Amino acid sequence: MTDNAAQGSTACNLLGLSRTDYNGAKSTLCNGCGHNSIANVIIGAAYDLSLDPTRIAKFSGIGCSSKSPTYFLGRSHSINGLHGRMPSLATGATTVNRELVAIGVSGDGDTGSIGFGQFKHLLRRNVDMVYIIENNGVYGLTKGQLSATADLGQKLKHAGVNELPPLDFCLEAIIAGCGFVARSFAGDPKQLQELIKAAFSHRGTAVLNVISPCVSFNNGEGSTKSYSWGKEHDLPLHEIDFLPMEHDEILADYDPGTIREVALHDGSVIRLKKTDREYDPTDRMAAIKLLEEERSGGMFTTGLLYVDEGRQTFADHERLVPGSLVNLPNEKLRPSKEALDKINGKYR
Ligand SMILES: Cc1ncc(C[n+]2csc(CCOP(=O)(O)OP(=O)(O)O)c2C)c(N)n1
Ligand code: SF4
Repeated sequence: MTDNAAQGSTACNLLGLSRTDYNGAKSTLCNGCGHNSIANVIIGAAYDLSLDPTRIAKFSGIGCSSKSPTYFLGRSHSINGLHGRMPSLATGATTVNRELVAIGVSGDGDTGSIGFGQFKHLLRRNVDMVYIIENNGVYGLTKGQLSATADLGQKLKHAGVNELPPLDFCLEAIIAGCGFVARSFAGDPKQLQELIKAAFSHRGTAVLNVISPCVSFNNGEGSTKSYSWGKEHDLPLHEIDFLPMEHDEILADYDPGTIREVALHDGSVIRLKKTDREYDPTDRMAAIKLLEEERSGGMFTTGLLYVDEGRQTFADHERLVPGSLVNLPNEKLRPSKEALDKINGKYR
């Protein structure tokens, strides 16, 4: 059975679909690749949320990570674009069709090197989409060259020593104005699934930087992108539960002060159960401070680092109508003759 093959079950979600209806093609990635686990978690999140697969659009660039949309949500729309150019495709598609539920999957090479400018401008615009970075510290598809997230001083057998400091995608996202920033680990599917569900409800770009080990080129002793390092160093900020909009759970089971709830615009709620660390995910400066401290401390904090539902999305900013432009009749798409004459008149 492949990593993304669903367990045999007759259960159905609110749309009457089974989990297997959210599967994709059989994976051709290496056995044990973190990207396969993430594909499986995306399938689970979309099934649990009863997302209509025909409304979902998948976007990716080039890389093993960017191949992985083939292995989940086989009934959804999909485009595998140029290396690092996925944000442009997603910006165009989601802006002219606001009915789409967009998910992009990228690698640390695709996002952090050739596509870094695109990534930053996507966040600046606040395009409405879930953006997952499958971060393994190498260019897996081209046989393991060091990427922009490799640790300073890291040595790989074939790639040599990395002499440059790594980029931190979470820090970069917060600085660029992103309103949903999370870090997780392919080896922690439970946390990742709740984060992905919450990300689908966020309005604007939701960035998930997910450590996703490359078992062929960067899973060795001491690598901060390996399964063993992730399991040993994972420091969850909180236990996270996502409650969809029709939830009717009450807080009675919890001691006061142990739970924090973040309400999202569609009525759903992110419930964060505190660990022994005090952390407020709505405090932007606290998130930046935490990430800066981590850079020097060799820590691996996971969870929802920052959330802010307040920013307008790119489509709002462009004052686009709800729905899809392709369904609008000509008279709504074009200005009337009188309106056009008036506009032209200003330039005469
Ligand atoms: C314009 C262009 N430059 C370079 C390449 C070669 N190339 C293909 S995938 C890749 C990097 C993939 O790394 P990453 O995005 O981290 O994904 P991974 O394979 O590790 O999942 C590169 C440099 C390309 N396909 N196109
Ligand atoms: S080379 Fe690495 S990133 Fe690519 S499929 Fe294999 S394990 Fe995954």
